[in-house]
Amino acid sequence: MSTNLSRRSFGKRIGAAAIGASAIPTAAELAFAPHAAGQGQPQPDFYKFPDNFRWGCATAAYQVEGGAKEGGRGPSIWDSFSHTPGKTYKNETGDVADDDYHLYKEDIALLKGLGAKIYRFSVSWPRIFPEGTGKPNPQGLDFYSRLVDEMVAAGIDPFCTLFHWDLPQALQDKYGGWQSRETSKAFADYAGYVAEQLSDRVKHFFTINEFSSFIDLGYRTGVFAPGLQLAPAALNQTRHNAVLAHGLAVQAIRAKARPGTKVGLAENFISGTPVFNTEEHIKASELGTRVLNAPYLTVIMEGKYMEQYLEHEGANAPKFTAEDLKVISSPIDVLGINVYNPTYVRADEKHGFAVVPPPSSFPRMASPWLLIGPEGLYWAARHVAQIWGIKDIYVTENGCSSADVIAPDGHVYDTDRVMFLRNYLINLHRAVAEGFPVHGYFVWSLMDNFEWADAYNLRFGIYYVDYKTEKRIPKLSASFYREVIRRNAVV
Ligand code: GBH
Repeated sequence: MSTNLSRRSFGKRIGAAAIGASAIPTAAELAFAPHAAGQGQPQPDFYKFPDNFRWGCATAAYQVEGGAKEGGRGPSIWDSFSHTPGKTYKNETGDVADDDYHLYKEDIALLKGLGAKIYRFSVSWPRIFPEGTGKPNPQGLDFYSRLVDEMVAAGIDPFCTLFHWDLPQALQDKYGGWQSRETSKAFADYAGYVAEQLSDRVKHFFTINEFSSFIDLGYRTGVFAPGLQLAPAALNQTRHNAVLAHGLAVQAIRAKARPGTKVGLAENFISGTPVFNTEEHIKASELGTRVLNAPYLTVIMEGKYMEQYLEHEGANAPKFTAEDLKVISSPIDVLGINVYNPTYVRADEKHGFAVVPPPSSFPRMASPWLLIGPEGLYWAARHVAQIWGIKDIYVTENGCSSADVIAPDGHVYDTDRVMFLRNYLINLHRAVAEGFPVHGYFVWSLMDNFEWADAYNLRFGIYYVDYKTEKRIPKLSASFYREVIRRNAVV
């Protein structure tokens, strides 16, 4: 190996390679060749984030807690659903999951070890109100109070999601869940109560996580709890009740929480990624983003259902009042964006935009839906800032599944996850560098967990969980992320 290759002979060899001669330099020769000043040298400030940028991890109650029957918790629709044969991978349930209900101190210690300064967790509604409404269960609140104390002691700022899909079964039985606005009202009461109790230590609340996931999959395709397949009119009304619940909860939180508490939602909105960066496709991606999210984020931000949506749904459009729209669009302080797979959009003469379906060869991660589109993160942040003027953005979820295995040496070398995260983070950096107000980032997820219908078949953690022993094993991606946090830069 010629580590002392001179610049002249290096140039000659490159030249020879270029004209098709056989002397192509080896990778090692290239790596050790002397470069122009600085070239190829580590750049400590490359992809460096602002000093006040905050890094963390996210989880959700039903996916990590377990303790399904402990502490006076009532059943949720995910208990019923996962206990119904044929609904989840190998009929697995969240009864035990990561047992974070008992191991939460250990899990907060993992976060501290990573250097995380923020943690996004969710509260299980049926722990607080086992029947959905009525008298709060003090043991339920106590669990979250201890969890929050543990975070604060570790120097970690808690970000609380109030609904990450585990609706109290009682409300499903009584009202058909989100099919009734009684559930929307019950949610506001629950949200106000939790905010009142925890806002001495929790400064950020997200009302609802990902409308389309629990509504469209729960009430249209039925692959998520409660497993229903509603007709279009009932579905649209259910969607409406869900955004109404968000608005009512924003108002309840403002009424009950300490002054200064920040309120928002966390949405996996369909962010149009322009097929390439020209003015016409960028414009199309902005229109596409508004239209594709018409029943959810768009009405929340604009206080109006778009004409395109109402016309498209016709007689099946939701029924609503002007007062509903006011409630739904109650001003928010912060927006959480959950970013995974891109949706490519192009300009279209007739409709202004068109979604471009991905070819079957499009690269994806272990989940079939998880197409890899790192620039989607840049566009998601830019769109919410430019379209709706959002001034405080957090990436509340970003991450991926990988076919993780423990190598003979005991390590988990998830190089594909590191590749995925690095590329998305470079695009996050671009968004921040261009001045879009993204103030923090949460990896999904701290550790492998109950991946809904895919149960324990798909792993999203940067910590591997051995479900037999509940041991957490750091993957290569955990080392990567620790280093990102330590240097506040992409590595
Ligand atoms: C997030 O959803 C969730 O908030 C989180 O709980 C979850 O663990 C994480 O992502 C990873 O999935 O089964 O083909 O019908 C991300 C958005 C929407 C992606 C639903 C998967 C199901 C596709 N998800 N989608 S399919």
